[in-house]
Amino acid sequence: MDTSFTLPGGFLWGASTSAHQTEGGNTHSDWWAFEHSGLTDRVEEPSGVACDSYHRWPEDMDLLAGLGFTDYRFGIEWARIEPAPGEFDADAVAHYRRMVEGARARGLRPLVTLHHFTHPLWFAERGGWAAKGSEDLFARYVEAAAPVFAEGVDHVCTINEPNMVAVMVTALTTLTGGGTLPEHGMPLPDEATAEALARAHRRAVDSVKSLAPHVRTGWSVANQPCRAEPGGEQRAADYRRTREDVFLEAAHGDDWIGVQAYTRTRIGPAGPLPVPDGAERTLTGWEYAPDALADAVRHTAATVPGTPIVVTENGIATSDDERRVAYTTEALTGLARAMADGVDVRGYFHWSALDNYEWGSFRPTFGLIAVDRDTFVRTPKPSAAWLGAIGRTRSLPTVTP
Ligand code: IFM
Repeated sequence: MDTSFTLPGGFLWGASTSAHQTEGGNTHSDWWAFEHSGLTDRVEEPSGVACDSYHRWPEDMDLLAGLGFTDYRFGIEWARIEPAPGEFDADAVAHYRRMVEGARARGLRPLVTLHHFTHPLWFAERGGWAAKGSEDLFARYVEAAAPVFAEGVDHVCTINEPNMVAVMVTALTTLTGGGTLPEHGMPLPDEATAEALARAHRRAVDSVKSLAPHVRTGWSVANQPCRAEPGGEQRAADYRRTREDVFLEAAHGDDWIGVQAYTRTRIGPAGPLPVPDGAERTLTGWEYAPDALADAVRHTAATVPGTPIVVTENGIATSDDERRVAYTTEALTGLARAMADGVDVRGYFHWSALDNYEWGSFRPTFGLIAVDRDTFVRTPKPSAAWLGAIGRTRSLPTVTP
């Protein structure tokens, strides 16, 4: 039986993108350098012009607003704003300011991400987050970017998935040192990076608040829903504690916390297990697990009680748009149940607005809107119309299992 769940007033209803994955030509960033370094075989293709959203953002916003979304999460790019240490590009700041105004003009409330995986190359070359003074440099960038969020922006995400940023440091150090990564699951986050990111987050929150006191600040964690197989309970709790909980706890006192959930990791007595034979996998190879979202919001609410939650990412990489609708219906059903049980969720942003650059390849398509790789023509998929319409009805479709 299908029922529905009415969204509370003010609930954010949107789709998400990041700068590097959609803009194209992010030539001053460490990711651009990495994509062209030949360092690992994990980069199938470079980001190139990505979705050309640096130029086509008005079209992206027209589509999202026309589909019914009321909110849009997008990122601004540190490497564009500060391509060389201490040299700030006023045109880049003005560009992002125009995006904020363009969103507002179309009836979209912008949620602005200040950092989403990429760094200016100079910052990476001086040692990244673990190098002394990194948080001061981040705060200096945030202050330079203040015109972007000074007006018309109610929500700022300081850092996207700090836990993944710290995991990537471990992964890259391991690979470049000739080591191997665990066959299943993720390596441990680099500790010095994780601590520096927490300090940088606090500094950024203080900077944003001092410049624009009305802005509600938070950061978004990559949640790690786990399924403990018999005997794996302690390993699962340890896995989640080190890779998720410490980052959730660092959000204590924030205006909101971002939840980002896609899949689950099965954990046995000896650690993470492969996706079982026969289980459905998405284009990223992850297990199809729409219940990850409910698990993530409930776990976050229990770990940082009293902090409102915004789902800043949830979605599926698939070429079968009907599976996207099925996945999202089930994810939203779980979300509605968690909210009915009292979990304080203030918004939902689907990942992603567009088929975009999935950190090494355009193959895993997460988008509600297809992007032709040759012409950049955007074509909304049926899922986009379906999900966007919820912005008008303010009513979540929920299914009874
Ligand atoms: O594409 C990424 C995004 O940049 C961060 N969160 C997970 C998404 C899907 O892998």
